Amino acid sequence: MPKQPKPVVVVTRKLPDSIETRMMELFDARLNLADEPMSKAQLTEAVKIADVLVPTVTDEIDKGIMTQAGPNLRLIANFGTGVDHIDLHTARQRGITVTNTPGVLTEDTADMTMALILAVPRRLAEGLNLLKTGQWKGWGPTSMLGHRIWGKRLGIIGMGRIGTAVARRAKGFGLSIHYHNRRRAHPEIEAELDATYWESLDQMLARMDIVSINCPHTPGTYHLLSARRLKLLQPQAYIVNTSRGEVIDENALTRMLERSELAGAGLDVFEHEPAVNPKLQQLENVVLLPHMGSATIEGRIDMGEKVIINIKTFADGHNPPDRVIEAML
Ligand code: 8YV
Repeated sequence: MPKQPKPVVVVTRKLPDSIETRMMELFDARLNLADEPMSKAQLTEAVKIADVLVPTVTDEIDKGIMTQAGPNLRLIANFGTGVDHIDLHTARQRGITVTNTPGVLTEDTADMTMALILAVPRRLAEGLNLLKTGQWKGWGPTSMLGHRIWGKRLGIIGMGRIGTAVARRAKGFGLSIHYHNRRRAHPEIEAELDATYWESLDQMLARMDIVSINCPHTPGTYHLLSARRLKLLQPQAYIVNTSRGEVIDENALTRMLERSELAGAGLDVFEHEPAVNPKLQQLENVVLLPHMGSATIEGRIDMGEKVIINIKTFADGHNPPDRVIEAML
């Protein structure tokens, strides 16, 4: 039987070596060894020649790009779980399948969320800064006082895989678990976490000590934490975001933090990455991280393996396991 030609797979960013090597073996892979994010022109060229495109969160695959795609582009196998940078509607109209990499970055992202939940009220970054800048004058009974974690209320927005993994960790730190989600969690999960469900996000926000954003960014969650909703939070509340910057109105949040209308924020994601509101960078009561919630080598390899499985099953004529259905969002 004649061998099928290998699919042309364009990978937009540098991936772990082991993943790139396997892609070279299995596919006609075009790698981006320079690891510069592709320009619009480069992405347009890529979709013209590719059978499969492997983008990441740094590539905006919008309608403009998608409508330039050649007839061979049948699969966008995203390296990452969030697909808000891909115009799913146009993809569906053009019969292009979109897959992602769910599940394999859950625990890493939950770890980073927990780290921020601890770091902001306990002033970890400020303490580090004192030491690094040689300003520490020694221990004092009233110096560097933060706020206790144990016994406080955590409100999780988005009780999917990551939200649930955060709740499991938080419970161990003595936080009581509250959540808001489109659908109520399974009674077994609620029982395990001793979690309180809030159908009304507004009601929950007004009562929490710490709020963690763990929902995806979709048209429905854009600025879910709007200026109005942020005002519902208590002034002693903290907010943590490891999901997508767009879920919070970053300017409104910055204004409130500046005026001490909120106690602090731990942010791993920003509305206009890699740009960060410069006023946010000046504040002491924030811990800012460069979108590294899932950044472990193990996680990146697992994500790459998922991308490979999605491409391979698709190329072999089967439904890839991690298809993103527009209606799911
Ligand atoms: C990834 C993420 O690093 O998977 C996601 O949705 O936000 C990140 O943790 C990134 O998206 C890779 O494309």
